[in-house]
Amino acid sequence: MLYSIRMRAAKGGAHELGGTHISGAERLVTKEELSKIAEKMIWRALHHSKGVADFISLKIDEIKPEDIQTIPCLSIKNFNANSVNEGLQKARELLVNHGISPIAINKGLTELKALARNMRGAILLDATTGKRLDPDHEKGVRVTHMDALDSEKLQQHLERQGLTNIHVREALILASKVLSAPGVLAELCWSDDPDYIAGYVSYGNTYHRISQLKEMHSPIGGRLFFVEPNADVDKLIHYLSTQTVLVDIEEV
Ligand code: WAQ
Ligand code: MG
Repeated sequence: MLYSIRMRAAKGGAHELGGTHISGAERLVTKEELSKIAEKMIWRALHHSKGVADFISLKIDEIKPEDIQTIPCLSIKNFNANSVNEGLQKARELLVNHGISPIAINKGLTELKALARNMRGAILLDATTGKRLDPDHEKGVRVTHMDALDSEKLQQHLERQGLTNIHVREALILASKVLSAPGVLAELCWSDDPDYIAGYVSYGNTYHRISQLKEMHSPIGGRLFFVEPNADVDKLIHYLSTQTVLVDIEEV
């Protein structure tokens, strides 16, 4: 049996009471692993570059085996950008080549750059018109209930590519779930950690890492999901926020 364990931490009180988000994480683990993972998550909340949390929520639910879906892991490509501008230029180029309209890209980037504080979830945009599709603009859509099918194997797969930090592991799993969702064409993301400037654009079966998408020390990050016109948005949000998925690395 697997358990979903989710942590969110804030400073200045709980998120719903206006606290600033510090850290969030989630895993799908066995009963035996739960205590160890809980301890690691609490440690993360208390040792984050964004500050020490004064509110930590930890939630655990049992997941029925028949409710779990397995999906493929995206493959990784790296692009080295020498500046934020070069990184954003590359991101635009990749998205346009994949059929996302320049209008939608501009609207999305404008939304991200205008954020005064971090959203907990992602912004959903119509990939053609750029119309905002997520119902709660303050919160966005939070993707949950995902992990690696075989955590050890994923770790080794990433290490072989010289990618050892936790950001990559988590982002690759999240991005794999997002692109497996009905109606999502592409994603753009950069971190909210002040000392982490890399981000990615994903579509098809590839996660394009871009070494720089924001300025060092900027505490604001974000995610844009570009959605097919006429997609069933309620169904999409339901999948992203409730369907349990395990991401499988196929042997190469
Ligand atoms: N669902 C939807 N949106 C989320 C989620 C989620 N589960 N978690 C975070 N976000 C949004 C939220 O607005 C955050 O402020 C923003 O994304 C960034 O989140 O290959 O670390 O967890 O080197 O800071 C990407 C590059 C790192 C990794 C991404 O994102 C690499 C990262 P963070
Ligand atoms: Mg972060």
